[in-house]
Formats: sequence, C-alpha cells, structure tokens
Amino acid sequence: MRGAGTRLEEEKALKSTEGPAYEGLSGTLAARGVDVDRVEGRLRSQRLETPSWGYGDTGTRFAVFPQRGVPRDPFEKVADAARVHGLTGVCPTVAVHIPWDRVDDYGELRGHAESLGLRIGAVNPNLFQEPGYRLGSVCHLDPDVRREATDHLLECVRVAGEVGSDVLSLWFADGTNYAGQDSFIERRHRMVDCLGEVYSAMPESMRMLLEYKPYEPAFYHTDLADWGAALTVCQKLGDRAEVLVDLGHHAKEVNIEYVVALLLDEGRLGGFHFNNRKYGDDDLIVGSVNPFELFLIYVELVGAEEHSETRIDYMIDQTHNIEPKMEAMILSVMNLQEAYAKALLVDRRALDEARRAGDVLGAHRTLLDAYATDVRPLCAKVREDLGAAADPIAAFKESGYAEKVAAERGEGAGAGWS
Ligand code: AOS
Ligand code: ZN
Ligand code: ZN
Ligand code: ZN
Repeated sequence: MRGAGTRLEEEKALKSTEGPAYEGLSGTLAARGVDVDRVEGRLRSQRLETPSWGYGDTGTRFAVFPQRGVPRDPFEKVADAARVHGLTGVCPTVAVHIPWDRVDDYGELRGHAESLGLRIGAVNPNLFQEPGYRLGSVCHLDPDVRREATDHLLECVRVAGEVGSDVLSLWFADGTNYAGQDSFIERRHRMVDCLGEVYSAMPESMRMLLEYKPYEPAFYHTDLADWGAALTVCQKLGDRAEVLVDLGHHAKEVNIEYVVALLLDEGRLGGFHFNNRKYGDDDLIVGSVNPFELFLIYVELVGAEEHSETRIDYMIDQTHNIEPKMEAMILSVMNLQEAYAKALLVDRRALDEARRAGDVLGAHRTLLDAYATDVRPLCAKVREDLGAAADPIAAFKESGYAEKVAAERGEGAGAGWS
C-alpha cells in the first residue's frame, strides 16, 4: 500500500505546476541552453481541432456499443468539444460532418459554439454512405451521380460560410474492388472535373484539404491512394488546395515524417488527422501505439516553423468504440501537447553540428535526448497559464460532467456512423 501511495504522489507531482517537478525540469532545461519561456510561448499557441464525430457513439462493422451520456445532436457535440477546450486550453475549434451534423439553422449552431468559447472548424462532407455511391461519388461513371456528389460538396461550401469556417476537408471512399472494374485514369479525370467546380465555388478565403488513403472501403484501388495522388490533384486545382495527412492512412512501412517533410517543402501540407493505429485505419487515441513516430512528425513541423508561416490545420480524427469518449479526446490532446513540447526541446544546433560532422549517432541521440525528457510538468504549467487544467483528466473526473450529461442525455445517439 505504501508503495502505491508513493507512486500516486509522484504521479501527482509530475502533473503539478508547483513544487520540485516543474522547478527541476525548467532548471535542467535552462542549464541545457533551452529558452524555457520561448518553448512555453510556443506551447501556449498550439491549436488542435477535435472532431464532432469523436464525441458520439461509433463502432466497427461488427458492433456499436452505446455509451450513456453521448451527445444526442450537434449542439451537444459542440458542448462536449467546448468542455475539452476548457480543460486543455488548446482546442478552440470543432470539425463538423455533413449530414451527421446537419441542422436547420447553421447560424444557430455557430452562435451556440461561440457562446461556449468555441468556433466551428473544418466542414467534412460525406460521400460514402448513400446507396447511390456504390461505384464511387466524384469518380462514378454516371454523370448524374457525379452531379449529386458535386452538389453535396457545394452544399458544404455554403455550410462553411454559414458556420464561419474557411476549410473544406475532403475524404473520398472512391475506389474499385476488382482489377479491371474501371479505368484509373478516367476516374481521376472525373474527380478533377468535379473538384475543379467546387474549388471555383469556394470564396477566396476558403481552403480545400484533400485526404488520401491507400485502401478501405475499396480493396483493390483507391482514387486518392497516397500523398502523390493528392498532391498532384491539388496542384491542378490551385494554391488553396492542400494535402491532409491522416496518420492511419498509410501502408505499414511508410515513413510518415518523411512525407510530412516533403509536403512542407512543397508548401502543400494543409492539415492533419491525428490518431494512431496498430493494424489498419484504427482511429485510436493519438500517441497510444507509436508516440515516437508522433514526436518525429513534430520534429519536422518544428523545423519548418522556424522559417515559414504556412497555415496547417491540426485536427484529430478518432472514433472511440470502447473507451470513454471525452477522456479519450483529452488524452489525445495531452499526447499532442507532449509530442510538440519534446520536439521543441530538440537541440537544433547540436543536431546541425552532428549532421555536418557526419556523426550519425550523435544526431540520432540528439533526438533521443529530447524524446526522453519528461515534459509533463511543462505541459501542466502551460495549461494552467492558459486558464485550463494542470491535470485535465483528473479535473474532468472531479467536475462530474460525465455523470451530469449521462443523467440529462440518457442513451444518446450515434455519431451517424453505422
Ligand atoms: C476516413 O477514413 C477518413 O479518415 C475521414 O477523414 C474521416 O474519418 C471521416 O470522413 C469522418 O468524417
Ligand atoms: Zn481522416
Ligand atoms: Zn480514416
Ligand atoms: Zn483514421
């Protein structure tokens, strides 16, 4: 029992902004030549967008396990997202999905969000649920189906205007299941035509993000299978079309941090869908399987931040099937804060010197030194400075919010996913 008590106290100290943990860390960092104020400033300016669909009941094709207290409508999803922002301090926007978040009055949804200190972020169309899309949406061989798909995208451009968003975030389930089923190239031309129409309809201030995925739901080929397919379509559309990287959307061996660096260098990295996976597009909590990969992605992002101001939308794309949804979201946000913090601690000068000297392992160890730093007290301090919670999960549990909404909402409703 005594051991457990001590461990709990240690845990508590690590998450507290007072006492030896924070003092010790900031002292050590300062001794290492880190400008702690600057790092904290960067951490305070981090922005992460949470997805409305991550708050509702989702599932796999095998089952959906309903949880008490999940939101019954888009207004309640926004309320949960606002609570996550209140606890973490860095999630001021929530992505919406049409039709799952379709409402009669988008101005009202916007007003509701703003009254809770939140804004609506990316608008995500849905071109994968309707029976008419069996053979594709914007790539379908039938012009009537393509018309319907394009009209839905145009509807989402209008919705974005009404909710005050400037991002249209597109993912297509389009693809084929059998070799020979359709022409790769004709399908690509159909997509470019439809997207060209949508791009022209977007106001100057709006950006289009194109998300790629190698497989699923299509099993033979996907029409935007990888970063190259997405990038070249963006280049055809114009400067305001950029690539979105979802961490679950790569073949197993793909070096995602390299893809990130490459898109940054092309000036076409538009955004992320953060999540984590073990096998497929698992949409698990960010950093739960491969935190080192997440850190390495942030190392590239921090490197680029030094000399460019390009806008990147950092979004979470998760579906929580067995875990409590808000706690899962909060943990993802904390893991993203920690990954960013560690990347900010990389000794860039030492890294550069080691690279120039051809010191392979010196360079590698420079990254390991930053990664091995326990940044939790630093992140807790930053959250507290933002008026959020030093320990957001404990604060969430103590607040009784989950019990309160469970009583109010009862069984809730699905995110729209089935
Ligand atoms: C699907 O696999 C993609 O990750 C989508 O970005 C997303 O999960 C879906 O569009 C929900 O809106
Ligand atoms: Zn995604
Ligand atoms: Zn996905
Ligand atoms: Zn995913």
